[in-house]
Amino acid sequence: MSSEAEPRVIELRSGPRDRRFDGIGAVNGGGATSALFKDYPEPQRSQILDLVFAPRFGASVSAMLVEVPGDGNSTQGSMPSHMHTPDDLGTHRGYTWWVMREAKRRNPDLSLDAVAWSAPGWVGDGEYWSQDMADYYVSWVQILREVHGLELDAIGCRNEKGVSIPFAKQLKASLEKAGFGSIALHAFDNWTPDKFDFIEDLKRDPEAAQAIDVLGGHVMYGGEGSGSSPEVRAWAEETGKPIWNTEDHVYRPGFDCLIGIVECFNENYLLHGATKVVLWYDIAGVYPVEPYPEEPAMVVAREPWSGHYAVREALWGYAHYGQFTELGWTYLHDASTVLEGGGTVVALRSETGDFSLIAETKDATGPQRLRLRIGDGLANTPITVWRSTAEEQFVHIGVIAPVDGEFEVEFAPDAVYSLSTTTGQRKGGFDDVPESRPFPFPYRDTFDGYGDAAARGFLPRYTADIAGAFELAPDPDGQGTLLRQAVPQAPHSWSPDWLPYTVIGDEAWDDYEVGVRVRLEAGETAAVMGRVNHVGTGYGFVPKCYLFELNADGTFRLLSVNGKEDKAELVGDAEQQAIIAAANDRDPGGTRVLAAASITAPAGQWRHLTLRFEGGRITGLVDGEPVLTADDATHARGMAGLLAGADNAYSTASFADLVVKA
Ligand code: 147
Repeated sequence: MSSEAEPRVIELRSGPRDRRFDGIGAVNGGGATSALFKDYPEPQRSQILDLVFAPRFGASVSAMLVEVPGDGNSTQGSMPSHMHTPDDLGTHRGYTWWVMREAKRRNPDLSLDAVAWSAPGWVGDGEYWSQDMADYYVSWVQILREVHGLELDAIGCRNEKGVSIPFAKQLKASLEKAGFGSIALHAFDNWTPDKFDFIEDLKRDPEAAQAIDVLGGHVMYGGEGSGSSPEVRAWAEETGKPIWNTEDHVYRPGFDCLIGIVECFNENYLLHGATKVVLWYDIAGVYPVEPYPEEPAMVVAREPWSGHYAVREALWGYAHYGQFTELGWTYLHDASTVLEGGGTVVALRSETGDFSLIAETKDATGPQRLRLRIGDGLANTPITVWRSTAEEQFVHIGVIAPVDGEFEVEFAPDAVYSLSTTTGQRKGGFDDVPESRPFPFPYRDTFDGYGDAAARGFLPRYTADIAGAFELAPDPDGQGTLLRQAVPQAPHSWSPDWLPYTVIGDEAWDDYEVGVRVRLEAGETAAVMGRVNHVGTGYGFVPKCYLFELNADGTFRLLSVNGKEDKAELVGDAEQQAIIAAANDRDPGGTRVLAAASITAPAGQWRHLTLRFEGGRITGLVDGEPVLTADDATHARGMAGLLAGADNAYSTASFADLVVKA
């Protein structure tokens, strides 16, 4: 069926307003998003990396933005800093360097960008915008270069925490001095409607304008009237500074997410002049109890014990760009447009004259015909066509031969198209994905037997740190390894801070017991957690669970924690507000002490703590003896966990031999 009206004519040609394409891709981090992914067995782990990063295979992203780990919660959880203290330097901690290496190994052209959400508390003596923080970034890029062999292309100042022109200058100068002058600095990566107001400062301050290479913002966040204004775009054009969207997202199910991603990439360029867009976030390696466990990701990979993973339709939205463009191509301004009947089309060309058109027709009222005229300097060769619809995603539907430098296409409503003179695209995949299985039960981890702990980033299997860093460490008193919360003081947390804790297991667990050996130094507190059924909304991470807590002075308590999660300071979009409102509605409120007692002071000694659940009966045991009991029905089921600290003070408690059993 074809529409009656004359086709819209689009001239495919270069022009003075064309801009460099700096890539599309995704964010890794901004909440410990690969915590479970890192534990995947082979070959599944490699398969997932191929699906996201291998050229012309899956999403084939051209840009990656990672969180510089900073010990603090940055939405779902925290990732271990390379400098827990000022004289500490860990070159193999965590999994961010590993995921960057794997990504870059698959695509050497991938552009690498990084920014911190959180930072250790010692930085700047409590002031994030500091020379300490500039040095912290420099040491991180040094390790990246010297130990991991990777060069960073771009860096930011801090994710969504305001503006500091002095800091931007400090960071740029520090990078230059250390031999990293080629790293582009973007600022200030804010979401609020005033996100680009700082250019007024740059106009007055040439040194600041010199320091900031790229206008980075979470361009489309912040609702009506947000985005980049015509004035911002004009100034960017005048100064030759690109506009990058350093974070966007599409929280939708199925094909809606796929088409929403293409619409998002297209509109970022068409409406806001953004020439690089990264979406939060790439691979969902987080427990379902964590916030945003699934919907924005390309691949859901949260079952390292089974190897099961799921590719979301979203991945093929990226592929419509990723397999049809390369970093350094050029947006063709005059050939990119909003479609009158609904949807958008963006055209890009390579240096050698290949071109691609990426179109989406979300909510279009009917089919739309376009006639494309191929301008001078562009390839006049057959054009391959790939399409996604709700029914089938990323399908090669044919080849069009241009006649006299022209060709016509008809776009159906609610579909995505990529048209290109390039070839070699494919719908990659693997058909031997293991079946989904629940978390193993009973479960035991002695934290011994990890061999080269550095090879795993010093993290055990299956723990998801919500704040702080629960790391494998040699037992100072013996042979063997223990688990230690390695962050000594509250960090500059991105999320409002609480206490360091880590979670593990299955949120469907109801009657069970969780036991662990604990050692505390004077003044410290640790707790074993059970029936953890909530770890925050992303804007605060007080859990909902039971705690059996031991203080170094010998007091212990049984607590019910009921995290209330509002986010007054961040007025998000309607979707975000709904998530937060729902979390608060569920919350009967408050932390309650269910029982308390004391024993002889245990500082420096190992004690065994057990938290046992039998229906509404909760029992705490020390060294095998029941010492506290309570009847409470607040939390019926949930995961296990470990906590280190109390009253906003972090403890560096040690743990050994974690057992979860019936
Ligand atoms: C972003 C954060 O940068 C991410 O780490 C993650 O927390 C994500 C979850 O939606 O949120 O920050 C946002 C801030 C404001 C909006 C959206 C995301 N907003 O107003 O729409």
